Amino acid sequence: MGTPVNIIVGSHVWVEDPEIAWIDGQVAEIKGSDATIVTANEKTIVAAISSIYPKDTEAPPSGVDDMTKLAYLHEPGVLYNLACRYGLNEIYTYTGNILIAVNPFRRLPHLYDTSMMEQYKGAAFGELSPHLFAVADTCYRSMINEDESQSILVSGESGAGKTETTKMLMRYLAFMGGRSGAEGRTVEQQVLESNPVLEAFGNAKTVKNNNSSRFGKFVEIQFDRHGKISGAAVRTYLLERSRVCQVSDPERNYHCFYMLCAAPPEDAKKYKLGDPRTFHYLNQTNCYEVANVDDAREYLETRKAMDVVGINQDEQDAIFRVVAAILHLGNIDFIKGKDIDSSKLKDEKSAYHLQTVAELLMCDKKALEDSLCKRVIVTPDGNITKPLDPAAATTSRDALAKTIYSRLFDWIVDKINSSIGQDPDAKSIIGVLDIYGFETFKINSFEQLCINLTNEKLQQHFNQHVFKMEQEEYTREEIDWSYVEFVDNQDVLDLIEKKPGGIIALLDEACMFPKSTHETFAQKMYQTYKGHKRFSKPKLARTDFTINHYAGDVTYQADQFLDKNKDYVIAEHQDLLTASRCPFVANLFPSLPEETSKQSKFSSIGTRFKQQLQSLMETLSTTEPHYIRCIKPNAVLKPGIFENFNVLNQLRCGGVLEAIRISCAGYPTKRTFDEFLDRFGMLAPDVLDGYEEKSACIAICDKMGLKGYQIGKTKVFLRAGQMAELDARRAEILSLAARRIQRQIRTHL
Ligand code: AD9
Ligand code: MG
Repeated sequence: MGTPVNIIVGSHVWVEDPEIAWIDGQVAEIKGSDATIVTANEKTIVAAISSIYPKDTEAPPSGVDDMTKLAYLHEPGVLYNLACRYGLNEIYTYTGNILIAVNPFRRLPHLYDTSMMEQYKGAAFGELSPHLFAVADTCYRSMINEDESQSILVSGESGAGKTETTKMLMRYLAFMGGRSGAEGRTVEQQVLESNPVLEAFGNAKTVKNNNSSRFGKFVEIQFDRHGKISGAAVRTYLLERSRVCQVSDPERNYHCFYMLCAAPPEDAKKYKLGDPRTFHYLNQTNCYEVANVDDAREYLETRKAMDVVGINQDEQDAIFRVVAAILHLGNIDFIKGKDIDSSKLKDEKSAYHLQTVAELLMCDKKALEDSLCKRVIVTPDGNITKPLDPAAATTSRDALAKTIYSRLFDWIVDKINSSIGQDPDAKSIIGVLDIYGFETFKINSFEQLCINLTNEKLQQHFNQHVFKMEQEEYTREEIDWSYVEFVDNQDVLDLIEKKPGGIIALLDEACMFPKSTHETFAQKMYQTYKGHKRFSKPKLARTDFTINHYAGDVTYQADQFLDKNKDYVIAEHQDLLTASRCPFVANLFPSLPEETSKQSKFSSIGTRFKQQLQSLMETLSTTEPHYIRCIKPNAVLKPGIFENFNVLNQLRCGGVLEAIRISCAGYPTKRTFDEFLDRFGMLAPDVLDGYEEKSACIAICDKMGLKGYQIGKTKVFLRAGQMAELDARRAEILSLAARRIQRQIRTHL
């Protein structure tokens, strides 16, 4: 970021503070390379001049609506501006054409109503207060006028507001591209109603968000020649499967399970459901309710939304039957059987649930029990049946639950797509991406690696775009420029996804080689990436490894990587469900070609995800991107609290600070000739008369001895720190003048 220069005694500055990240103060003394600062809370701090930043004393107290309007573009300035605005309920701020959205954690209905949409319709970007409608409107307009597809990339950490933002964007696009007066189920209604359906099955309450999306999604809205919505496609990424059978306090399982338990009595009875506390998959946690959510109402709403998106009554019945079957499946317990290492149903209760699962899935009860407790091993001399011990049978049960659930989710997504319909003749598309932000936890596993790979990819896309935008402005203003530095993260991407040799490739090899363990996999990585700039092995680690991501270091635990990368359906489960008498269930498990059916063939989740990402990036590359960075102002999910360190970290992970850094590497401060003269004309009053604007600006810069600045067609381009230099001179002159006036007053007295 900008190099601080021209700090003098009396300068207003920002200095680092262990409690609130940055605090403002005034320089009292300078000794060598250190400055003594008296802070706003009257503490005295000595800090290196190189670590303090100038504060713009002329910035309006309500902040500026675009960070690029800040006199000094640096971390404390950006943070303070966001905080000021948040305090005034101004949750949106631009950084150039990136929109930063700080989650208000309170409903602001007027902000999103129809009259607001009307206002933004057709307004020039930047004319009205920053808003997501302005981004959506620009998108829509560029699509129409420039005939180019657009995308809006929404990112941020869990609970930051991505999904809410995405829904509002979709509402605006439906408002613009809808057919007024259209009857019945219109395409745009279907697009909007796909949200509650996907949320019922793909969202859950987590520590970080009461309505956390446990999958990523890209919604592609297709438009015809007249700018009307003509189709849409939803692509989803990596649904979290483990949640189906493993939940811990204070989280919940997927919403649909609780909705169904709270369904009207005739439905609950049909599916043999009742109190969620009686189901193992729900009672591992003590959390059954979500504040302000009525599961019974949500059930009816979800059913209505399913009607709109075109899931018919029979299909809805089958979907909920499968959901209920999963809950009953979780209540089947095993104990040791007669034979060594064998298992059998624990008790009458387990037998009842087994019976219920078989009824709901319409499959054979005995075959169901066998598929849970036994494995068939294929040998050259024929098939051998091997029993599973109770622990293995339980794992088998959970694997079945997870497989059924993820197939059900995929079915719903496919159904939504086929029912909304794709327009093969679409003229252009607007894509909206709502995908998990960068993650780093105490324990980071395979999922975090996939998520962080996504973010590395998007970060690269983002950097390239910001870089390009800057370049375009320079070209437009016809100034010479050459970039100082531009850190690319291609090396991290190669480390993870290069084929051959990347981490995912090594993992796939390990998964295919029967003798591999997570230890051999880790050893292989340690050898292969020895000395790699972005890879390290933590001291004493046996299977941990650290990747230096653009957003910081993350240490991953490799122990479950092999298992988590393997995607297969246990052959016995496959056979059981293919044979279901319910066409819906059978259809979720289409039969496989003969040679693959008896062995569990390995297919790599990592590689498939990598391909999905690749295809997403290809789609994005055909569009003009727009970025929205969602920020979660506090970890307690409450309105009015702005945690500085927390926000700074998100600005870093979301690439906002990097975008600013890229811009600082060029000419971070741009001022129109007019603005420049207003502020600095006093530095050379003589040049104001007679000179035309542009020459006056040049004269001032030269007189002040600035080097390396540029004059464009309409603007002055200053290098990092030069604005501060000019301001310091201005402050000097002002204080001299003040002293002179005081002297005059005194002599007159
Ligand atoms: V996650 O990665 O899916 O866990 P998101 O999607 O980033 O996360 P979400 O949009 O679900 O977060 O927002 C979390 C909560 O913040 C919402 O349930 C709302 O209660 C709240 N929120 C977010 N944005 C707004 C807003 N613009 N106005 C009011 C909001 N409330
Ligand atoms: Mg979400």
